[in-house]
Amino acid sequence: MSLAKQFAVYSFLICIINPFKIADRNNNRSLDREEFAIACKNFGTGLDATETNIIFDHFDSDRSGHINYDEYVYALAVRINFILLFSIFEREK
Ligand SMILES: [Ca+2]
Repeated sequence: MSLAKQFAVYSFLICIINPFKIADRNNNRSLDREEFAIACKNFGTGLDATETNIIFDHFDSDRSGHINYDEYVYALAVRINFILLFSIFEREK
């Protein structure tokens, strides 16, 4: 992988990690429903409470009541189609 591609992937991952750290207000490396709702509001998503809860339940794949970092990354990766992103990089070769 070229340096430019490594930088692009690194930048992409930082874009995922930073919002999680900001949302994790008590720094326990997971988001509860309240933290998630506050983050959605603060990030200006425009989601109402019902929509926020639906998305929280989607992210909380093990139904623990908390979104851990693995669940967060996995849900986002699926959402933006991580495979498509890398296929674009491969086409640039
Ligand atoms: Ca937390």
